[in-house]
This record gives sequence, structure tokens and C-alpha cells, in this order.
Amino acid sequence: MADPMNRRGFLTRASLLSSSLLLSGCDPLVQQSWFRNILYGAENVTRSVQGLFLSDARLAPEYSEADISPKFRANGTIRPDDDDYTALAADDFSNWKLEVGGLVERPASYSLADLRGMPSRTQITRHDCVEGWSCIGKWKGVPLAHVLDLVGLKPQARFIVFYCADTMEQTLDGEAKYYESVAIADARHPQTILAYEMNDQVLPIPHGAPLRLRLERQLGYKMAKYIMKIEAVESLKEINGGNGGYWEDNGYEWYAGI
Ligand SMILES: Nc1nc2c(c(=O)[nH]1)N[C@H]1C(S)=C(S)[C@@H](COP(=O)(O)O)O[C@H]1N2
Ligand SMILES: [Mo]
Repeated sequence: MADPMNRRGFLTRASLLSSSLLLSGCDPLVQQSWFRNILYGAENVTRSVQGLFLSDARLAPEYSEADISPKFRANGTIRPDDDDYTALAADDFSNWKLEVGGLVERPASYSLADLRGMPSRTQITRHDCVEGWSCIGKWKGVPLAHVLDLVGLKPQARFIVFYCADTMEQTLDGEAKYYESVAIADARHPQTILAYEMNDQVLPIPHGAPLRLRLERQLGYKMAKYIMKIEAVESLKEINGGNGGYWEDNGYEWYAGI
């Protein structure tokens, strides 16, 4: 699987991508200030410190149908080869359920039909990947805040953790699966949705079927695809490498604000 994205590899990828993406429906990001800051190291400390104390209540820009990228790039895992996932995909995820647990009053599990029956939000937003490309897509899903209200967060809950189906690497202790986490305030942001549709279609496997996170004020790697379980926790320290996400355990910032 992918190597940790160290700065040198990242720079190489960034320059490759900014040239190759000119040919696709997506745009290179080198002209964006947040991207230059990441490339050249400015403000990273400030960002992570801010992420611990503040949330970003601003709305991300939303776009029109005409702005939707003709081809939305799929990145990272594009089809988990885990047996459990393969079996669920074979039945169009009719046996999949989202487990919601941890520091909640009423642990629950929801089928896709359950989630589709809940209030929904549709948004056309720009996805920015740390590797230096962006695409605009349309997403429909249930606001995460709605699900959190259904299960009732306990007062100690500070973070929401997303556990994904895809194995990224085999480790001495077993396997490292993709996972991510956000602060409660970001989980409750109105544009934070658990998406089951993309561009008016059932969410395709390369983009995270059956359910993926959209967290529009942060970079692409925060937006967990192939979600199996979400958990409310007080601390991220005990989970996997302790940094709140697969890429964070490999050196990336936990708060990836744009
Ligand atoms: N489970 C899982 N989620 C993931 C990834 C992944 O490899 N596995 N890649 C992340 C990265 S780096 C990006 S840019 C986006 C890509 O989403 P897309 O495939 O819809 O473009 O998913 C993010 N979420
Ligand atoms: Mo990404």
C-alpha cells in the first residue's frame, strides 16, 4: 500500500499532479494559499494549535450544477479488498449497517434505508486533496449532527472517530485500517454529512460506498470513505497510533483546515 507521504514524496507528487491534472476535469492547487503554506511549511503549527481549541464555523463555498467537474478523481483506496467489504458489496450493501457507539446514551446501528429515511442535505462543494488537486462534486447525505442527536452524546465525548473497511498496511500487531476523527464542533457543522449519493447517483465504490464523510472545511484525507462504524470518544490517544487518523499516524496534521 501507499508509503507515508513524506515531504519529498509529497513535493514530487505535487509537481507531477499539477502538470498531469491540467489534462483532467480537476484543477491543480498550487495557486491556493493554504496549499503553498503546506508546501513551504508556514502556519502548520498555528493550524494544529487552532484545531485543538477552535472549530471553523464558516460555511465552505457551494457551487452550481454547471461547476461540477466532468470527471471526479478517485484517490487512496478505490476498492477495499477486505473479505467483509467484498461480501457486503456483492449484495449492494443491503446487509451493511452503520454502527454508532462509544460515549453515547443509545448505541444504534442504521441500514442504508434507515439513513436515507432521515433528513438530508445536498451540497456542491470543492474537494481539495493535500496532493495538490481539487474537484467539484455534488453530495447528498444525512447531517452527522442528526445522527449524533439520535444516539445522544454523553458529556465526556470530545471527538467522533470513523472506522473504515479498507486495510492500508499489515503491521506487527495485525493490520492498519483507514480511520479518521473530528472534534464534536466540526462533526456538528451544517456541511458535515454522511454521504450516500454523489452527483445524483448511488455513491460509487471508488468514492467510498456505501457511506463516506464530507467535511467541507478540511482537506480530502479527513473525509473517511467506506465507513463501517463511528464512535464518540474522550481521547484519541488509545486509538491505533494515537494521532486521530491513518495519515495523521504517518505524520499528517490532524486539523487539516482549508
Ligand atoms: N477509507 C478511506 N478513506 C479515504 C481515503 C482512503 O484511502 N481510504 N483517502 C482519502 C483521500 S487522501 C482523499 S483525497 C479522499 C478521496 O476521495 P475520492 O476518492 O472521492 O476522490 O478520500 C479520503 N478518504
Ligand atoms: Mo487526499
